[in-house]
Amino acid sequence: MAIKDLARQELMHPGAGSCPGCVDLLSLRMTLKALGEKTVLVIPASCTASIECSYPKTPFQVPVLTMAFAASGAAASGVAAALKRLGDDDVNVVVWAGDGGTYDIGLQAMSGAMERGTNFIFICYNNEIYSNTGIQRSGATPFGAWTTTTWTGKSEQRKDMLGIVMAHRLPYIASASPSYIEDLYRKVQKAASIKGPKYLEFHTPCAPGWRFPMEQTVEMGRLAVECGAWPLLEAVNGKVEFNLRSKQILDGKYERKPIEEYLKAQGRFAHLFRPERDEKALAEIERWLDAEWEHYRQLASCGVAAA
Ligand SMILES: Cc1ncc(C[n+]2csc(CCOP(=O)(O)OP(=O)(O)O)c2C)c(N)n1
Ligand code: SF4
Repeated sequence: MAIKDLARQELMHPGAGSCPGCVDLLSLRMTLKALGEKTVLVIPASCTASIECSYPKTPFQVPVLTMAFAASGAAASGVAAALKRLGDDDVNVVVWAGDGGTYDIGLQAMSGAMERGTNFIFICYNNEIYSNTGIQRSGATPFGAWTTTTWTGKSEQRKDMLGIVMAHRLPYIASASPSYIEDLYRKVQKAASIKGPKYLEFHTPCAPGWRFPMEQTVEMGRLAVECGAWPLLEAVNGKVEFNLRSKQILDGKYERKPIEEYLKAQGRFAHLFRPERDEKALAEIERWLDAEWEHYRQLASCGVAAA
């Protein structure tokens, strides 16, 4: 698939009130292209919710249910049940939540909806912070990153959300990046073609939150994949496959770029490179990354149990 093959129909108007160059909205625009107009969005409190409901205007051309921060999974179950009752089985019910609304406060409602077998797609756009409320840490924030609640760098590693979701034995799970937009688009379409609960996670660099020039956003997402900080994978009925650069890394056909290249490009990691830095922090990032790739290698060879 090439860019020219993506749907022409726009279901998100220009002029949305996001920061310029925000790839949260780019990813959502592409998701709506992939899904088409028979789609209902459930959006919990987040940057997207602020953008979506700037009354009396909205950029969206599909119905949107704005939801309390913790409740999007439960709301999606309700919407899916109502559509089923109406006989509208061909409507895509999609949760569009930030990492705060997924990894943290939205986790129990999402898990419940997955356990109930709700026919929906839960999409987490992961900008690794609570960006809407001023760059606080989340369970997705990487070790060492500055946020307004981790002034000297976060002292915990990020949560293994893909692992948590895999434990729900879903028919389809994928991670993607808007820097590889055709891959993201394909994964959205694939999720829509499968019945039951599906989970997608998009890695969406946030220029103001990560402290880098906004015109570098797409490049930053690509660097995350090339340095191994973000894997591209999909799991169909528990069988895990890595995609594009991530597959090449596992196959030994592409050498991971040094992680320093990615970290140095972002102001949130600047303290790791100052003369008075804590040498152990950088070593911990490298140790963790190596362990992650060892884990990915095992996942690729044996996968997880199917539903
Ligand atoms: C129960 C509750 N606690 C706190 C808030 C305030 N709040 C609104 S959006 C938000 C952060 C959302 O973070 P995330 O889900 O990562 O989305 P992003 O802002 O990054 O788009 C918070 C803390 C809220 N709306 N409801
Ligand atoms: S703060 Fe980040 S996620 Fe929120 S609108 Fe701006 S670029 Fe997008």
